[in-house]
Amino acid sequence: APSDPDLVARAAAAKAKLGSRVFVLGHHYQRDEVIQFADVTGDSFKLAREAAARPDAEYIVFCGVHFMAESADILTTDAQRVILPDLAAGCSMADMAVLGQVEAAWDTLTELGIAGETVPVTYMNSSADIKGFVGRNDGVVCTSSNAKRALDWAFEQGSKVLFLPDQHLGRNTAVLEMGLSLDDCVLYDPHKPGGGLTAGQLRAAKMILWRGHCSVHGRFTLESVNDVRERVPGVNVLVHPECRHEVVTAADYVGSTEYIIKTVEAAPAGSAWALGTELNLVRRLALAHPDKQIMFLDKAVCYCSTMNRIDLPHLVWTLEELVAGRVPNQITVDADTAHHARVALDQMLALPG
Ligand code: CIZ
Ligand code: SF4
Repeated sequence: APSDPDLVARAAAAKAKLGSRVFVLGHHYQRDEVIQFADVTGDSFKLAREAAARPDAEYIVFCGVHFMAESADILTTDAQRVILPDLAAGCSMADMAVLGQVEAAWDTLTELGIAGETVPVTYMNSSADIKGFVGRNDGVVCTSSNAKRALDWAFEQGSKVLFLPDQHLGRNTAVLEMGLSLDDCVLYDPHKPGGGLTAGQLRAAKMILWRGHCSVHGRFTLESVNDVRERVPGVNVLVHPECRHEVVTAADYVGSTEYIIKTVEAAPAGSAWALGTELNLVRRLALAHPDKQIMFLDKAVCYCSTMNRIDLPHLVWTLEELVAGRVPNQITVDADTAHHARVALDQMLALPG
């Protein structure tokens, strides 16, 4: 639907009043009505770095989800304030790994005498608490673009990895990119004592995968891949590594959000692409490339519901509050957590390759 012209005018006016004091970040999965006001668009990691590269912007309005705003707060200066236009914009995947649960898992590994050889690796899509835990325990953060490099590094430090919180990214990277087998991986369920695993299973595993997943990417099935191949002969299936293992295995291409965008941009006119990623992004790519046939991999619509909580009314409210001299919905990470999370993020930036 086109955005309400009154709200568009209010957002534009408030943004103009704030000038360079405000910098608006728009994640690729945001609605069009929000993206039109973004100073820069990107995936979570690119956006956090863009915020850090603008130390003059007092207010960073992060149109994305909570863990992304936390990462921006960690990477920006103390004077900069990071704002999330709706505090209810969380991430169901990040919420699947809570610090107390991860500490309990680590205690289990410690009791078994295998914590010392285990390197914790967390996906960017996790809370600052989890990144802090990983930094305290000599691990590393990864994104979907550098997961293989992060795991290569981790397996030089130890013989096992505890991968948080996305089982699919962990499994897909280990099996499809590093030559590990499915039998090298075990699934740790935080809701079961000992993760629902025996001591023998934990001792034998190379990859201990946390039982977390993305509610958006995790919905694509092997059937959706087979269906689209039948409906659209010659279609290229391109999916995000947060998809299930059998979906990624059946796809033609797999990669991060930035990779998906670049691949579609470079594709020849007339080619057909079924994309296994968030629907706002797929729709925008289809509109931007009318010479290519770009479609959503599934028949059902599938937005990220928490990303979609950031809408134009919330953005207008946020900008108008800032104009009025108030700072709404500021996201702050405490200094100790931020320090350790930063260690794990810096370790990622230092990965060779
Ligand atoms: O699934 C997501 O939320 C992704 C890919 C986020 C990001 O930008 O890394
Ligand atoms: Fe979280 Fe998935 Fe939404 Fe990304 S798309 S914010 S991983 S629930």
